[in-house]
Amino acid sequence: MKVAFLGTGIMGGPMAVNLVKAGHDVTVWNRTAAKAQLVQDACGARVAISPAEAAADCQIVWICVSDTAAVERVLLAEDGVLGVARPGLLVADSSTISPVASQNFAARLRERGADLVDCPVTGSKRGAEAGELIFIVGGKQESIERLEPLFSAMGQRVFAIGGNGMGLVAKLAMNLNIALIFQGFAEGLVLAEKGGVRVRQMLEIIGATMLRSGVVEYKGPFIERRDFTANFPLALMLKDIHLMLDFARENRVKLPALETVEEIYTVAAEEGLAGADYAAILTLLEKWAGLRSPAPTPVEAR
Ligand code: NA7
Repeated sequence: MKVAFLGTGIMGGPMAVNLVKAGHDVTVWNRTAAKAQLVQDACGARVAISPAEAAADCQIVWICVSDTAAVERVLLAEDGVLGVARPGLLVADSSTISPVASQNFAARLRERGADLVDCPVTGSKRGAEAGELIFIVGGKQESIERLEPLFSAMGQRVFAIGGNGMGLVAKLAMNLNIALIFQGFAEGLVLAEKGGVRVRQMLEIIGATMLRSGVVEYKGPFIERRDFTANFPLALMLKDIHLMLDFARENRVKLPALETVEEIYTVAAEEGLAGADYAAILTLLEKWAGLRSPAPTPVEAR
C-alpha cells in the first residue's frame, strides 16, 4: 500500500521501517528533518517536505506524533493533510491524544470524504522495533479492515473497541494502570532500599511472586543498570496523565491516586526529568528519601 508516515520519533521511526520491510511504499515526514533522514537511511523510504506533500498521492496516512497539538498541526496547518484530503483517503492516528479532539479531527476529514481511525499503541520502543505492537482501535469497521496489512506489519494484535475515540479511551485507561503500577513498584523499591535491601534482591522477590508484572519485567533491568534514557519519555506519560484527568473530570470520575501521581510527575518534570524515561520517577523518590542523587542520564527538556 502507498503510505505517508508522519512523525518518526521513538515509536514512529521503527514503525515506518517495519512498513517498508513488509513491502509497503512509504513516504515519511518529520518536523525535525534529521529524524526522517534516519528512517530513509535505515530502509530507503522517501522523505517529504510537508505532511501535505507526503499525503498527496497516498491511500493511507499514518500519524505518530506527541500530543493533540502536534496532530492538529499535521492535519490542519496550511501544509497539513486536510488540504489534500479526498474520498478514499484514510488517516490512522497512533498518537495518544484527547479522545474528543480525535473525534473532531475525524469529523473534519469526513467533510472531505476521507476518514480517520484512532489506533494508539502499546508495547513501547521494544515492541515498535520488533513489530510486536498492540493496537487499540476506534473507528468504522470497514476502515479498520482496510488497515489490516499495515497493522500486521507493525504489530501482533489489534483490539477494535468501538467508534471514533474509543481506542484512545481504552489506551488512556491502560496507561493509567501503567503509571500506578510503576508508582507502587518504585515506592516499594525505595522503602526497601532505605531499609538496606538491594534492588536486585527486590527484583528477584517480585519476579517470584504474584507481584510479577510486565511493567516490572520491562523496567527492572533498566533500573538495575541505572539507565533512564527514554523508552517512554516522562513528559509523554505526564501528557497522558493530564489527558486521563481531563477525561475523568468531563465524565465525573474521581481518580484520587492518579491526582497524587500527577503532582509527583509535575515536580519530576520541573526538576529536569521530562526527557528521561518515566521510570526516572524512582530517582525523585530516592532523592526525597535521602538515598541517591537523581538520574545520571543526560536529559533534554521536551
Ligand atoms: P517522541 O519520540 O517524542 O516523538 C514525538 C514525535 O512527535 C516526533 O516526531 C516529533 O517531532 C513530533 N512532534 C512533536 N510536536 C510536534 C508538532 N507540534 N508538530 C509536528 N510534529 C511534532 O515520542 P514517541 O514516538 O515515543 O511517541 C509518539 C506517540 O505515541 C505519543 O503520543 C506517545 O504518547 C505514544 P520532532 O522530531 O520533535 O521534530
